[in-house]
Amino acid sequence: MKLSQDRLNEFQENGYLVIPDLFSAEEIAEIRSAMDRVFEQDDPANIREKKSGSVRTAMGLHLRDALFAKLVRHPRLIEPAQQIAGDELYVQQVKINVKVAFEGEQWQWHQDFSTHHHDDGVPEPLALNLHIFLDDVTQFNGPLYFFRGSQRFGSVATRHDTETTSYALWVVEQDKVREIAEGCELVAATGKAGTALIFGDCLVHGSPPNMSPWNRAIFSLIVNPVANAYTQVTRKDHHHHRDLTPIEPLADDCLAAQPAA
Ligand SMILES: O=C(O)CCC(=O)C(=O)O
Repeated sequence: MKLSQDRLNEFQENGYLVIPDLFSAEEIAEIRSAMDRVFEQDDPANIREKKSGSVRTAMGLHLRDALFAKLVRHPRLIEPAQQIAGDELYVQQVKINVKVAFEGEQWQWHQDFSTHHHDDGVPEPLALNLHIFLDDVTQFNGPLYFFRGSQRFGSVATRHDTETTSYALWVVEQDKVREIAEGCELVAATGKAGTALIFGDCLVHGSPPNMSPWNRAIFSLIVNPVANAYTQVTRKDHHHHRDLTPIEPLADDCLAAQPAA
């Protein structure tokens, strides 16, 4: 699937794209079944909420289930990413972030690049974060908030927050967020299950706790140009995979259930 020039321009302007209905209800059902399988595993890559103990993020998914091994090569994700970031991309991180009804906690204001740069020595903010909504995401169940156009601030100063949630994050200080808010509209990234998001490494974003009675799960694939790979290894593999083999997209129907032999 290729993005039109208008959509590419929109990405450059806003720092993100929302693509409604990118995946069908049947495909989302397949992905959700795989999600249930990996959540049942007793695996250190299932990281739990500090307070409730429910899964907050499950990582390394393409190495844990065959469905995710296909999803990270899906042409509806990879071809648009190649248009933006170039042909030679590797799989940097593969996860599902869940915000369980009533309990899911916040993601503080951050730029993905801070973590990629500080923790993994990624030189430039060229990685892309590709999301698929596995639930309907509304204003109520903890959607991502984007400061539209905030990528224009480039890489900003951050602080390593190991306290607020169970997932350590390099966060943008409040004074900087105030400054960014003066020039950039705040938008909630909402849509039906099957909607996709693409956003860049310097977009300032976060998400509020989920106090609604509805779960919110989002699949996230981070891809990075091979030429911009990590230069240091300080974290476990599921935070930043080390295999730099360029991703080859599969056929468009790769998620369809295989007929029984
Ligand atoms: O899942 C969320 O609410 C936040 C995810 C996020 O910030 C990210 O993928 O970088």
